[in-house]
Amino acid sequence: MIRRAPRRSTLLSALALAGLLLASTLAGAAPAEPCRVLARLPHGRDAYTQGLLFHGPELIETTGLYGASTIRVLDPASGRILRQVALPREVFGEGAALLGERLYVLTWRSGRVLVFDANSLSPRAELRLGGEGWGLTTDGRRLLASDGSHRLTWRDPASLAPLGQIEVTDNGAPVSRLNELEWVDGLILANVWQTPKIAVIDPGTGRVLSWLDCTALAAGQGFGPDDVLNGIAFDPGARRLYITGKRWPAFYVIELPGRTP
Ligand SMILES: [Ca+2]
Repeated sequence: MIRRAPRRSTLLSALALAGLLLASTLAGAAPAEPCRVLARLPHGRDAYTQGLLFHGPELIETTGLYGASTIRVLDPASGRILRQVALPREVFGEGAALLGERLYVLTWRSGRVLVFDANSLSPRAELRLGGEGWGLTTDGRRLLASDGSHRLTWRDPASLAPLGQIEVTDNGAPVSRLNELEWVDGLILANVWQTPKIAVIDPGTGRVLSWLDCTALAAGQGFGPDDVLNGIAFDPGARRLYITGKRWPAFYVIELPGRTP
């Protein structure tokens, strides 16, 4: 009895501790809310979507795959392609961001960042970036890039020199495979590759404040397991989001997180 009592109390303590940890995990993980769809528009099934953003009244989409990567300018009312240019055949297009009239387009593994005039889509410059390029956005002053890890890197738009990093966590756990990015009213939206979920991130702390869960909407889209949600654009005029995915047949106009219908 003398020997067993401490064992039992140790076990009970361990169970109690596990319970507390579980409770704190459940209590501390950021809350999720479903995507609320306002409209559905056609989207080209040839578009292996990598980046999506607004440029004035138009949408810009970048697409990937070697030999097929493009920049497309779209009418957000109809989803129709207004203009399109091909990227060099040897690069795999990734996310994009607009700073002034310069459109920055990441490439996946070639270390090249291609800069275009946002109106004419004429090439303007090329910059180098170490590591992989995944998603890109801007706070209007700096670029913010993802590389598939849980870290986002602020970069100087003139040189791409790193200016700082954000470690993204949900309840203390790193959130990796951050991909397409969008800056919305001082917060970062980031989708997690191969999931239909978008994290809403505090750029000051890296904490995930909430999740936008597009599971219902993403079901049955695309042709296969690679055809995941991968485009997020903020329409600041109408204060709505446009989202789509690789080879999805549709764009979805959805409400900003935290807003009720
Ligand atoms: Ca975006």
